Amino acid sequence: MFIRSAIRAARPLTRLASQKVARNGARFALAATGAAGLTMAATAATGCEEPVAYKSEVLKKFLADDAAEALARVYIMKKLFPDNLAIKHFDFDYYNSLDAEGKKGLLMVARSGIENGDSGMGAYAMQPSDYDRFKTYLDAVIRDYHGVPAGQPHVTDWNLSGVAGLPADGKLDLTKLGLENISMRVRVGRNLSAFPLPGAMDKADRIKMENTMLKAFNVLVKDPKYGGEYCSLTPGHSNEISGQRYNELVKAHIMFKDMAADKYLATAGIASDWPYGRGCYVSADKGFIVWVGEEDHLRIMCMKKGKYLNDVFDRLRGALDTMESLPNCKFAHSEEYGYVTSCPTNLGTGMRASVHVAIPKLTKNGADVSEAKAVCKQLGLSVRGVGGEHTAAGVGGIVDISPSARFCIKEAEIITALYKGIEKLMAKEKSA
Ligand code: ADP
Ligand code: CIR
Repeated sequence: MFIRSAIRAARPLTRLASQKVARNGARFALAATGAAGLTMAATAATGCEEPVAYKSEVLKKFLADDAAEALARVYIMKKLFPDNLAIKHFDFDYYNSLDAEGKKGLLMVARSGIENGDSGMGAYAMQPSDYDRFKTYLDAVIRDYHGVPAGQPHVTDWNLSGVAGLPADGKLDLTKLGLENISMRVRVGRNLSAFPLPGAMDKADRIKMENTMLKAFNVLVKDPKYGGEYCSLTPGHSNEISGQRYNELVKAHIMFKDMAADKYLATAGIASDWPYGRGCYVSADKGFIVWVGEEDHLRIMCMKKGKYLNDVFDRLRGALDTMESLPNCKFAHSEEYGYVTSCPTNLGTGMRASVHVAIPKLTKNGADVSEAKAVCKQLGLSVRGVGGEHTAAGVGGIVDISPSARFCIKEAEIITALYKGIEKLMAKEKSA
């Protein structure tokens, strides 16, 4: 898909690009000079040995082709899509400094952004090691997105004591903000260091990863503190569930949606091979959930309707300690960046702490969330729909509110920021 559309889109662009590049004297001027250039480049590419890590069918197609069109697209896109960070920070001199494998790897990381001009981030790591391997590129992307100066390392810290804004009794009590029986959720993204990240996995990798995790889930199922079951979407899996059960789980916010509908994930290779290697563990009380095979290998979360944000936060902290002690649960982690995630937006804590709250005035009863988004942005909060990212607000203006920060912030600061953010947001709603 990428190459065909790229060729179609880039032919006129490449001519323009090669003219401009020639004028600018950049070294990739050989890039796109019509059919003859393409044939030559394709022959050269065929001679390249395919690295084991990048072996899905989608990626093979991409890698078997010529990078020139992609480069020409990047060149043109820099002007057209200045907010696309994968494009903005793509440096042709850096690209040219890499060996053949490095060049392919870098284009794979930037691929979603190259295919989707409207990306805000556009980059996805394909291997945990990509954050080191392509540090020159990704560090610029990461620091720009998160607004964190170069060199500042991420520190993991779940300890609430001493966090600014924490009420004196340490309780993040939503009833004190006038909210009753609120749906609360805290999730973290985690990846197993033994596997490629989801964008570079093939079907066999996905199935193997799910079965590796099944061993860990079987330990949880036997533990009275957790119990529950593992539900698999993989055809023929011993724990396979029906399509109807899957839909019920999605409706109950327990299971994730079909990722193929997300063009960013699809073009990054992350949604490939659906529904193989996908599933979720659900505890007996349905309050502790682990997604398998979504944007990250694992999305680990606690969810509950109640009044203390501490309940979901503390439970998740304990459950993560348990999980890290289970067989094969070695999570990819970086000294500098914290927990490694596919998308650089989630790097560090990998944490999103959210509540479902009604803000009818700021959302025109759910019909228009633009004012809510503008207000929340000032408060460091993100607004999503009740079905998650890219969904609409619910009846009566119910939306999903979460702090936007993930990197170079402590876990304890995120949950406190959610509490303080809701307090300010409710005040804005009142006076709207
Ligand atoms: P993620 O939070 O993992 O980035 P989404 O925004 O797509 O992904 O949300 C995933 C699911 O979690 C969706 O079904 C969404 O409705 C649900 N969800 C998120 N926050 C809450 C909450 N506070 N209460 C109930 N469900 C929630
Ligand atoms: C973009 O670049 O806009 C998309 N790839 C999404 C970025 C946000 N990250 C995410 O949802 N994990």
